[in-house]
Amino acid sequence: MSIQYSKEVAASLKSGAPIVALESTIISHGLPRPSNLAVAQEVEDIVRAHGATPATIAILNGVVHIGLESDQLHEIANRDDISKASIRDLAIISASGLSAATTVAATSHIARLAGISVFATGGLGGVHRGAIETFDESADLGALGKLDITIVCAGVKSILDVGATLERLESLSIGLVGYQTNAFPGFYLTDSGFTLEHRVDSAEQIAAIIKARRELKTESTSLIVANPVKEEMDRGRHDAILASGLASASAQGITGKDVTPFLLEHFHTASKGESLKVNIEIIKSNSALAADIAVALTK
Ligand code: PSU
Ligand code: MN
Repeated sequence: MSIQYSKEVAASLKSGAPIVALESTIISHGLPRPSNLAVAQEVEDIVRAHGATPATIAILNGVVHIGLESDQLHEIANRDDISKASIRDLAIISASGLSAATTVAATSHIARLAGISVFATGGLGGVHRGAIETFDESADLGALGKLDITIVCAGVKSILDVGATLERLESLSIGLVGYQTNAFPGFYLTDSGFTLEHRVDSAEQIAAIIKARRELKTESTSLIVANPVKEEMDRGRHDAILASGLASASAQGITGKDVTPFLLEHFHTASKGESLKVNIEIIKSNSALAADIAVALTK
């Protein structure tokens, strides 16, 4: 088993320069080819343009990578044998010499191993609709309930039971602030219909909160920075596609870790690319904000 750092991540860790962790499931399972590779590269460039170093995390042939070189990013985007790894899968995949993309949960875990504390993603996993019967709750929540990471996202995916997810975030003592908003974002939608208690308006304000968390020792769980997408999907179309997606997932017996990729793919196909465009905007804007926070933390 081994852990390998990309050249730029190794250099930044050594000099204490700001770093932003990026997940890879979004590349392998969340976005269609060929835009997935282009987006992954663009997101890394956005992080660099904002003064931080991107650390995209994944496992290739048993090696845990913290930061990917460009050929490795290409492999994650294009190989057919990349599975989706949560925390429980990491050691199994690694010891077996296999390859996998990491979810929010697994990426957070590895980022903390490396001492990286700021992370950008699209939308968090959470409590699925119908969880009262299926028990389907993303391992993202459990991970954020015990890891000190600041994660920038556009709320939780709108395919979920948003109200139940917010209740779980509270139970798990996970911090939650809206970035320039009082409304909890709904991933493809700027407003999920739920109000947020706390709002912040700058990266500096978020850095101050992270420092206060350390002083008050409330940093044993994560801080979620909910950053709404500027141009949301058409709401009527969103709701119709969600309904047809949930119906076909249940008709086809899709369960477990396949549910989220299935629904995202359904959205991208049924909306003829509208949701894809929004999803890409979400990831870009979250990466820029995460980089600003990482930079502000070094000041
Ligand atoms: N956000 C996106 N696209 C994605 C995901 C998040 O915009 O593909 C991924 C993340 O890796 C997240 C995972 O951790 O979906 C959640 O999967 P599940 O619901 O199976 O826990
Ligand atoms: Mn699940």
